Amino acid sequence: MTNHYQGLINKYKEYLPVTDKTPIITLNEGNTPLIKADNLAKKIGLSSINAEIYLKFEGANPTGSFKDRGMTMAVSKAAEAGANAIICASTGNTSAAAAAYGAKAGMRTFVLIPDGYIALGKLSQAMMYGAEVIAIKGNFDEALEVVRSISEKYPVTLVNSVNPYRIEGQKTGAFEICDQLESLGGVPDYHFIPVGNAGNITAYWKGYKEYHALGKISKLPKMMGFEATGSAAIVRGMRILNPETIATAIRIGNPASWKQAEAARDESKGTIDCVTDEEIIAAYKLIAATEGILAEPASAASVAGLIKANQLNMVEAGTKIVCILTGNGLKDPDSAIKYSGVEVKKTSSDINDILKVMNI
Ligand code: AN7
Repeated sequence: MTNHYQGLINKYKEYLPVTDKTPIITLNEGNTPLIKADNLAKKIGLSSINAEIYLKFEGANPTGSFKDRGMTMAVSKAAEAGANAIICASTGNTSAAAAAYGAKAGMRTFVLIPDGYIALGKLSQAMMYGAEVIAIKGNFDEALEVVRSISEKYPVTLVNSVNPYRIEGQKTGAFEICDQLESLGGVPDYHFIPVGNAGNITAYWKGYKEYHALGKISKLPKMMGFEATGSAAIVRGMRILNPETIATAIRIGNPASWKQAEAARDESKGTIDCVTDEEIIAAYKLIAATEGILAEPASAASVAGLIKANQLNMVEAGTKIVCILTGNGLKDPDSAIKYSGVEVKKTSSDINDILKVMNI
């Protein structure tokens, strides 16, 4: 026996559709830090109403995003069913996760991406893990339609979040948050989360409801989902044919889990709203500068949403707030360099020159 953490299927198997016969394909994902963000709370005016912010840093997963939670389940179940190949459409993170778990399982992995619209770190991951990367002239929504029809006709398992095992794996994020907050009452009052394809908000809501039904938590959080304004299909109530946002991970105009996201909003008395690219960038920089956490731009939609909700007086005093930081900022160094506003100071190697630019 070992106490060493062995991934979320092992940790939460009693709540997951696995048996002793399921080959567990894991990279020891999950168990990500839930970080109290007092500097951020102070900066955005939440300390004054005694509200606490906790950041769930999903960028600490093995491939650097929350997608690992769903992918360990989807690929384990694909392996159990005897699959030799998996396929997904992706704005980047799903492709990185599929490629990594596909490599671990010894399967062929096909990933379809919108050409020119995925962060380079994600592309480099898929390439290194050995996926067959197909860049299409089209957006994510078009790529998803194609992979759905390919998986219906050919022996390749679809591992996008329309695969129900993805949702099962991702719901463990909610279990972890409740377990991590156990000594503080166990459940947040608000759950802020970026929304793209809407699988993650669907999964978290499922996880919270299951823990609630088991009596492990005494209440449920309000689910607060945020799309990017240029891709806000759910907010606008219509499919967006040409979704746009600098947060390429959520550049999605026809969310696959649209209805489930609306159900999460309505059942929890939460909201689905949107944030502009400017608000996303401001939050992206603020999280890094105040808390020392570099999340990718799409992830910052959760904190941008919190700032917006607070400005609209939607956040009650004395509450606990969790913001999901879905992906690691290192995946997108181009955005970090572009938006940091920082200038690298160049000098000779002479100490006097260096002291001069240090200006101390
Ligand atoms: C960092 O990788 O859709 O609402 O293909 O990468 O569950 O879609 C990524 C989505 C949020 C949105 N934050 O989650 C993909 C993909 C990050 C993301 C989302 C994504 P969903």
